[in-house]
Amino acid sequence: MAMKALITLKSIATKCGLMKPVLMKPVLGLISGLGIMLLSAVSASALPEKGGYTLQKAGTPLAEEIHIFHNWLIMPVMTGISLFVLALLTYTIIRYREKANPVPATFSHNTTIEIIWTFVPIVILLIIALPSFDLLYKEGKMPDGKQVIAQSNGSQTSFEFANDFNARRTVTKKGHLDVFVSSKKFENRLTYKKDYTVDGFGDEILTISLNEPVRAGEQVIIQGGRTRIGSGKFLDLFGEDRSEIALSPTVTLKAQGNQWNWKYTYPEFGDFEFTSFMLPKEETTEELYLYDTDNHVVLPVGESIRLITTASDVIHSWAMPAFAVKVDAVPGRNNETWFKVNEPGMYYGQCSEICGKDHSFMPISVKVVTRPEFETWVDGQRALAGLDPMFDGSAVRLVDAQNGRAKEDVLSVKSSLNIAAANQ
Ligand SMILES: [Cu+2]
Repeated sequence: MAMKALITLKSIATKCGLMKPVLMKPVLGLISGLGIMLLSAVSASALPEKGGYTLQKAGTPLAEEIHIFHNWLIMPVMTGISLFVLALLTYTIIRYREKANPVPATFSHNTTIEIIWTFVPIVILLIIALPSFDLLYKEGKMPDGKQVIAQSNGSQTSFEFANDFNARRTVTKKGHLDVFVSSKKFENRLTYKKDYTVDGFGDEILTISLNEPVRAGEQVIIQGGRTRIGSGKFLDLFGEDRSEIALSPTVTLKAQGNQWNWKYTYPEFGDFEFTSFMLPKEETTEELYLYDTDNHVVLPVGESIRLITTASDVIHSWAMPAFAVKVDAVPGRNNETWFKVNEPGMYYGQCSEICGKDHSFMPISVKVVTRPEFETWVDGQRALAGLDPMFDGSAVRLVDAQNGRAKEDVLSVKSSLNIAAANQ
């Protein structure tokens, strides 16, 4: 509940103009000269700003939540405590200086004040801890949400959703389900009760009944899952609900730290790998020097990405501030996290574990693109490795290693293709 309160403070703040919206400009269809101009315009928003003193703009829903947590809870608490202590010290220094208070008191205990200064910090820590545990859990727990996409024939109003999650993760209430028409965007979200009803919460099959059929050719997108990410409504009453169900990953990215570069593999997309080295000063711009690499990580926008890190020699750390991701890469171990990027663009990060003399020269650059562009890139990488193309535009062979939900994912990916095409 505390988290919810926080989350929506931000929507209020956005309305009052206290916070800038945290989206990056899309960087699509880059072509030569114009492309480079666009690219540098976009890259600025995923890089540290000169003279900047706040967090880098959030690029993922979880990063947005973390920023709200930081800006609306941690910072006010820190500032409040600092000012309070400063005021107390100032008062004490003035009031009890030798001149004003020549004969000091000799008592050394005060039970009331000792109880207060024990319990107030406990309460403050609890207020901070609860939402932070929530965020830590969401970052560490691989999302298991899934979606089903149905093509409307213009008259169908009833749709089924298999509630085949692990026993503790089944869909049991309206907050575990989202229904959209033709787009996963918030503005196309249907409202429970007003637009649709659900039978069988907690059962093996959920039946979603629309109050009115959607037009023929439009899609009904049903998402279900327990983990919601992104900012929601304040006390379920005020502000915009930008929260969404975290869907299970469709891409696994494996990052291996080496002294001093990153090696990347995409286990679900074939036996290819590439190494990412920092570009020397003369091969990049002044702004991108120390961030730009020869080979970018390429990932699709709007999909959950599972990140696995490891290392070959010493401990490195894969850190991407815009995604609120910082995961150690440890030799002989796999660490795991996930993220979902909201907008296409270039994102830059750096190794964040002191790993030797060139620690500061092994940056991370991620290019987030649309699904079709990602597939073209994958096939390009496969061709370089002597592999047949994986995507032919009609069938998408995706395997969700964790949940074995290949079928739904194929559906969802196809539909995102359709939606992307329809939006162009
Ligand atoms: Cu390193």
